[in-house]
Amino acid sequence: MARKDAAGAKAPRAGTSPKQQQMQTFAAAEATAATGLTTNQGLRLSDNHNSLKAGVRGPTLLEDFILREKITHFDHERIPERVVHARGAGAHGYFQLYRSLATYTRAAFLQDPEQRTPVFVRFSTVAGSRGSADTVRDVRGFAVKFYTSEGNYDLVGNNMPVFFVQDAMKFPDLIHAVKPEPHHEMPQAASAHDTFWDFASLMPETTHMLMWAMSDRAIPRSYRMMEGFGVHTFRLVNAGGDAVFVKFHWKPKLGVHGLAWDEAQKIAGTDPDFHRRDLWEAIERGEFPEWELGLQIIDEGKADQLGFDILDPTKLVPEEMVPVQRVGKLVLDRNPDNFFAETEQVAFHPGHIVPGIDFSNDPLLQGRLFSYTDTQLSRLGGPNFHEIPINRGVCPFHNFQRDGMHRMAVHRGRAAYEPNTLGQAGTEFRVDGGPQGFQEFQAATGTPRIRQRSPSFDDHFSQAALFWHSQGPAEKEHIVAAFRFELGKVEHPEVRQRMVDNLAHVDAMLARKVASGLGLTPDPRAAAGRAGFREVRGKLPIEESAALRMASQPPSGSHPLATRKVAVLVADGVEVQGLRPVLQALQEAGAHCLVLAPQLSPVATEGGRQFAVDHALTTMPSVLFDAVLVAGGERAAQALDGLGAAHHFVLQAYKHAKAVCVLGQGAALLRWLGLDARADAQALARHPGVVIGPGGAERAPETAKAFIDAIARHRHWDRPLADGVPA
Ligand code: HDD
Repeated sequence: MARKDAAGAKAPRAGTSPKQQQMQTFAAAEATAATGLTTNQGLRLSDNHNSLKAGVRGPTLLEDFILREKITHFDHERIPERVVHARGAGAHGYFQLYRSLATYTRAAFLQDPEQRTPVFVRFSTVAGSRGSADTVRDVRGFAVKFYTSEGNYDLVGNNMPVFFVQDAMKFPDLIHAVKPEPHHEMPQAASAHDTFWDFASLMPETTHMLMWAMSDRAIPRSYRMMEGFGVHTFRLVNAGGDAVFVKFHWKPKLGVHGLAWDEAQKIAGTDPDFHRRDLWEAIERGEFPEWELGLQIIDEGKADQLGFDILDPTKLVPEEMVPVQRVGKLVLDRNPDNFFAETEQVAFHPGHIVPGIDFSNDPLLQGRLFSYTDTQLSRLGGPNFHEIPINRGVCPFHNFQRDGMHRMAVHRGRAAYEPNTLGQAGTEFRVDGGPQGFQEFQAATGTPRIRQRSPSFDDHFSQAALFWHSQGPAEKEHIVAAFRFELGKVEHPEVRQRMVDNLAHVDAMLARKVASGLGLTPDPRAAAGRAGFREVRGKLPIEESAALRMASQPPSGSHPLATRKVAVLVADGVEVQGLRPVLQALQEAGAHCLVLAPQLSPVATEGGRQFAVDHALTTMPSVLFDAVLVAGGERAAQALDGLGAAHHFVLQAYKHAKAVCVLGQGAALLRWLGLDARADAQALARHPGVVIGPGGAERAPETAKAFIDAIARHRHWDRPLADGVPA
């Protein structure tokens, strides 16, 4: 049974979890008129505008300790950004089980479905700097810190279930290759450059991960709409000491959705904080993002019958072979109070584990176990980062580690060693192990020390092919387009050639399609002749896995449009009898409708009343929305029709495969698509996801239903005419 101490208090309300209570004790009081301003020593200031000078126009005096303190502090406000995953956004929340996992693990926080464990989660991109854009093509980090009664447990994963390299020895090479090139520090937050593809093409073990990175998973619609994966195989160990292998999954309640690549690039300019803002706003609105924790449990004895090596982090375990058991939920219900104090200073580490969870021999994981503490030393300035409020456990901790930069705790007594007889215990204090403490799982070793890759890691292509064959036609097209884009940016032709030669070992059609966009012909034999290439191909019992398709992870909530953003285009003369019921139906389905007009001022309805407007059309382009609704009304339609920005808005949404609905005369904005209000079913069939409503109240429910269905599909990638749209 789980201990119900500080961390295990039952079901705390949002914001009152033990972690939140602890954070409260560190909350700094703001300056008020009553307190005035003081120095860091508490000395009250009389003037915060003028430095101390020798005469009003004279030089500033060195004596001005108030100025010096202020400037010195400012000069040291920045800390090194994370060497990877520098850009991110975080939130607080809780984790709660559906049922006890005692059969598999003794971890206290995985025993009792009544208990809520506080968490802090940080999402991130990998390659970009702290100030880079959110929607770049990249892997996303998904790091969860559980504040448990037995210490902090960190599950530091990504939104893709595999990784580029198999051994931590190659991690610095991978990152040096993908980061901006060292001579001119370009490009920012992008893998579309020579050094990345040079490395990737010489390292066929990257192939499976490249398939994921070139898919729409790498341009998520929202942090709230992506899966998370622990990537490595871990162990769960129960109270009897029995272990099973486990793969961790996070399944989002809102489904898994991506952006269009063109859209992602435009958002990067329009709103570089797109994902950060999306997470923040959803939590502020009380629409708390939610994921289910999924486990794939694998009997240690059966692991070698899978047909691949589960210690190899470039392999996933297909869900069709080992189903994912959904065992609990993660809810994010509170934004941080201070980005730097919490999101920037949080320090994750895959080595932060609790009894009942253990590692495997995955050589990538083993290297990570060293790297994370090490990196915090330079990032957070010393070994006491566990004392920073966001990193503190909520259970007590005791040891004889002492001193160092930024030590907060004041240890008493004279004995800082063990065993001792002079400490506070008053008697002999000696730790001789014992069952209460963490016990490493007793995995057998005894093999010779060797610096070599296991031959069981040699198959670099069969799972890449599994991924490719599992995708639908639109997803395949996007992967081909992504490879063409990225390799098209590569200046060295031999690098492009090597890459398409490698792809020919995934699938001949894929390689041909990518190559044809680059004016190349793939040559699988050339790849096979290169150093580092392995001909090995494992045999999987399945050829496709539905679970690898994004479309097979639909939303699971009761509101089909939960948190979706709909742009509503209006102008003076808007017809509201038909508009209002559609807006109401959208809101009831969970969508957020924002009204956009040529200017940021209320518009007049047909009847002469005022209709509120949220934004000017030009400040919120269509890339920031999931769907577009154009209102009717003769004068309004004329006004919008006369605006290039309004046509661009609708066409761009169409091109990005979004649902578009026009009411009455608003159909004028479909002119460029060859559609108008009289379009029949045959004409509309060529424009999936486009809804034309007659306007007026009578047929509004029908129109609303069709529009809601169209938005719920997320995107209509099957629009045959989208490529021809110049937006
Ligand atoms: Fe890592 C940060 C995830 C391999 C070394 N990593 C970092 C973060 C995530 C991951 C989500 C950001 C945590 C945060 O929000 O603060 N990393 C992964 C995954 C990997 C992986 C899923 C493979 C399965 N990482 C990996 C390797 C090494 C590192 C092989 C080094 C041997 N990772 C680091 C780091 C970072 C980091 C240098 C930078 C900042 C930090 O740790 O705290 O130590």
